[in-house]
Amino acid sequence: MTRYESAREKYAALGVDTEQAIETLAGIPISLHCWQGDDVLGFDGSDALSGGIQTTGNYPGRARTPQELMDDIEKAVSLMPGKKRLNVHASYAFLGDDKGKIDRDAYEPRHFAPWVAFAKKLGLDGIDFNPTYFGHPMVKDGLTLSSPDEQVRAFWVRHGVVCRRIAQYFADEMGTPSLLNVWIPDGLKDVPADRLSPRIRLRRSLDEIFAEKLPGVIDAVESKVFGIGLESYTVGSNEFYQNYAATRGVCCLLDNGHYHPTEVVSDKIPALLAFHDRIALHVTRGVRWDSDHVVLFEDELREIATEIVRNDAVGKVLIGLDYFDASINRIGAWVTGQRSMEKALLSALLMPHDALRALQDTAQFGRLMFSFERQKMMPLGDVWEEYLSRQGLSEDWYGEIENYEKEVLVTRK
Ligand code: RNT
Ligand code: ZN
Repeated sequence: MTRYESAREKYAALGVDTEQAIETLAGIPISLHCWQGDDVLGFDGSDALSGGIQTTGNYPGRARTPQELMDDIEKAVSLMPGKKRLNVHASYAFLGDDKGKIDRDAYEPRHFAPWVAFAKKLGLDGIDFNPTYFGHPMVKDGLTLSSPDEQVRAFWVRHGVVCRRIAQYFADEMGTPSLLNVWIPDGLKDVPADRLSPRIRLRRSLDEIFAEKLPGVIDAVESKVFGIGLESYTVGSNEFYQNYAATRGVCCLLDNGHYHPTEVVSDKIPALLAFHDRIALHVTRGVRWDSDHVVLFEDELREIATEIVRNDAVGKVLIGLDYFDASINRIGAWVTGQRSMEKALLSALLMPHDALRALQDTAQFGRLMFSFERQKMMPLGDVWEEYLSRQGLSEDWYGEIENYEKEVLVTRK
């Protein structure tokens, strides 16, 4: 008997079908953030990250050109199991001769055509999109869509409008809807004199951006608790966006680095599922703050995956990755994070959820605790290796990263 066969029997004894789990896992799309490869700089002129977010580290081999970034994504994707989407930021426009002539408020689908060709070449499931409200001179006094300066506010509204059309283009080209996520950095370093007016302006800006009906676009808004240098006030707070989303019929995007440290996104998912058909996630790992460390196979990630699976919300919860680590090989970071998400989903798919729920409903809490603890010692790794091998992959992948580093990355001086 192989290790997998033995694992299959052990799970079957708990009422879990490993074959079904493997099949389901292979069909769950994970959206890969293009910005891990170049420290979130983009192609349209920014040379430093701003907006209260930060990459730390100076590991050699950062992708400096669109081609390098695509090469790196291709390498990363070749080591990732499962179904993948690409998540692009507007700052990753291919401007060509339009550089310096066309600004972010006038980007067009054609500036993103190479991403479509690339995603098709890699056989990706679709492309998600994000307007880029940072790393640009029109961010005035740290503000964009909530700015009291009407020229600034209108510029960023136009940016949102053109970005949604680009997302519709991605949807048309790829044949799957495109998630369009709005995150803005707007906030204040110190005590505000007016907390309401910026939010009223943001509400208006969002209404203007989302006015056009675009059937292929899933609109989302991403809240945050604070940013670096913006510690005292965040315009787009959790309460603001949850109410915005609920009243406008758009989707909440939960970034698990964007809450107070003892709040957990795993509990927010079922709270929102009581009201929303769709939720989006930015999966990240905050260490002491929203540090965007590489995602690891940890307890809260498992709990997030468990809430998706046990509530039959695969397909309702759109999973995207959002971290940026410049202190280690960036391609290895991509793969580690994506595989961690996959492992968490597999672990969730291998739990006997109906039986566990029945224990809760009949108040058998001692047995429920016992069952959770027993679950932790089940041979998850054997099923994981089987899943990988069916996709032509293995657990021993880091050598590929080291070779690529030797052959490609070190030449980027
Ligand atoms: C910032 C948000 C946002 C960004 C990306 C680059 O705190 O998490 O999602 O990380 O858009
Ligand atoms: Zn995010």
